[in-house]
Amino acid sequence: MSTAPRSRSSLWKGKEKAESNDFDDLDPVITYRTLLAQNLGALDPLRVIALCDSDAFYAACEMIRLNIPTKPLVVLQWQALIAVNYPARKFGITRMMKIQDAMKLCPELVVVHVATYQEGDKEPQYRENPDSRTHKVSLDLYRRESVKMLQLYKDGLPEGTEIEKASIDEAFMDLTKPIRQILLERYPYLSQVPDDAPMGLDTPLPPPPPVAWEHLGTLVPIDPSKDPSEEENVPSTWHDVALSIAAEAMEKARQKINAELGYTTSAGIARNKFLAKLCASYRKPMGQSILRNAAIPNYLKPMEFQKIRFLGGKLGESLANEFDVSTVGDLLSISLDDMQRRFGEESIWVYDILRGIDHTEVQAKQAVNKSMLASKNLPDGVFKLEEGFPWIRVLAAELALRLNEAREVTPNLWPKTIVMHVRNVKAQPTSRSKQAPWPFVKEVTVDVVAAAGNKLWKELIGTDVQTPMKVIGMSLAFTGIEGVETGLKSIDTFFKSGVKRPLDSVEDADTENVPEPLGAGSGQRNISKDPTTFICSRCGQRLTLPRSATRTEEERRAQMQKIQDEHEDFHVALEISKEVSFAERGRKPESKGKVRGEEKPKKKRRKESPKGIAKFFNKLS
Ligand code: TTP
Ligand code: CA
Ligand code: CA
Repeated sequence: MSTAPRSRSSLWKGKEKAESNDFDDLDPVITYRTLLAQNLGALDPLRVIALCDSDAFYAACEMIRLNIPTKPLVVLQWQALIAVNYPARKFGITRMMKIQDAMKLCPELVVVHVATYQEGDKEPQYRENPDSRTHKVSLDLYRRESVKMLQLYKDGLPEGTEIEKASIDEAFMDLTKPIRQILLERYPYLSQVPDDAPMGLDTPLPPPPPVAWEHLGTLVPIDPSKDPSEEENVPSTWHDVALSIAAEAMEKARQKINAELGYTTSAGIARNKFLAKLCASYRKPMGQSILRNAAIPNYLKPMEFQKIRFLGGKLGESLANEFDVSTVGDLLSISLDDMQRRFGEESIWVYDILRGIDHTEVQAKQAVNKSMLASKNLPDGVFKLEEGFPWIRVLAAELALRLNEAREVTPNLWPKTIVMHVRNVKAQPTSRSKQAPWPFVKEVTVDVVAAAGNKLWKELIGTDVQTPMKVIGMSLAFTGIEGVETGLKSIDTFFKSGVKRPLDSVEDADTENVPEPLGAGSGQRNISKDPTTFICSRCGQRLTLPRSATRTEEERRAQMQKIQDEHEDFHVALEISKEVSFAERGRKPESKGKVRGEEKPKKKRRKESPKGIAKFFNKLS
């Protein structure tokens, strides 16, 4: 398939000229035809997307739970700081720091360890010093708050806004449709082509009114060398008017979230997802940043491209080496042909992104997670079959609680399958999973889930005591969760009646389900010679630890190992969800109920995984 049609340059003008002016679509002519068109999709010149992210999210959840609105607070997961609120950041505390060092910087720091489960707990508990050998972390509180927040966006934003949950604390909004409506209501003269319009529907719209930006957020400057007050006088475009309408709506929605839930958020508003996400952190916390099209070039050009998240991995490195460049501006001199010659046809997405072009759609997903995964890393290892049972109970308790809680919001939710995954470093392959259809029991209790888990565990590990084992991680998941249609008397009747359930769509693992990091000694994997960098052999992502984060070589290695393990578990979670959804769709019927390793032809997998910006958006956290 030719990639040329995807290039904005080739749509708006000849491809040959593309390199002469890199940002040539910042002020496209908008005609009556464009304005009155219904479905221009990602090519709509009046497209407006917002990304809203919660400030210091887990820390904020804990501040509200504990009712301590202003104190410096950090959230711990074992030894790692996973969230630092803004009052604590004022003391210089960062996420990469050790808790002891953070306490030195701020002795009155409130330290909350995330809630944990231990065997026998029906609900997670807050404990001061939980032990990773006997406890498992619970992120339930944050998930619950996340659901509430998403609901408020839905209630608070104009009808017709598409909302996509991007991670536990952020969402994309496509406001293009409602904005059009509002534009036509506010400026009714736009809905009729004037009689004297020289080109009928293709006549450009009259000049827009000036936009009053005050109270709508922070404008990313068009020319950072000039006094910001001058910016306000720059003539506006109809796209600016659209941005300002979005900013009003977002301001209202964010205030609603703050008033009803107490969370503060930051938003980015721009013409596409990439730019909205990028500028959401322009002013944080409690900021709303607006990136007008005219401001795109000076915003992007000085940026170090390897700092742009999805250009940071292998690709970014190759680009830097190949062309000896470091900023977005530097890369603009590389022609599309050159880039495609060296990096393949697909690299058009890089070419586009560097020019602030991204046609990725905001995709409203189902409110219900289609899978729920509870996992536990076991740094000390489980060496006997029986040693696994208490952990299965802990995992089962979490799954049972989560499913029952989700049913309070959406009654009749039902999983199709239960899946167990184990990492046994003494076995080949080390990573294995097994699934079984979820039995049609009325009540999902810890006992029922644990019984199903125990069965899978026995099948995976084998009951032969001679088989060598050292299991360093296990997870239990419900997948294919769906709401059964209402109107049926009970779930049992539904299944007995043999009504066909709709097909599942393939989904990615929910990134918030990424298991907690392993402790030290969790097996040797490819830590690079540089103890502050790890390049994932599966996806090429580069994970770097700032030099300042830890003091000694040993500390750095331990920290790096943690980051690496966490990243690997992310792949495992992703794989489980992929394997299962393929199986559910009947693509791999042979895999149902069979023990399977995760060995797959690596090349092929890489090709199948989402590329470029799609990958980036799947990984937002
Ligand atoms: P982020 O949105 O990345 O960060 P944040 O909300 O804490 O702070 P900011 O104001 O800068 O947005 O992550 C959201 C939550 O996800 C965070 O509060 C804790 C959790 N998290 C982890 O558990 N581990 C991680 O490595 C990261 C980055 C986040
Ligand atoms: Ca956040
Ligand atoms: Ca976030």
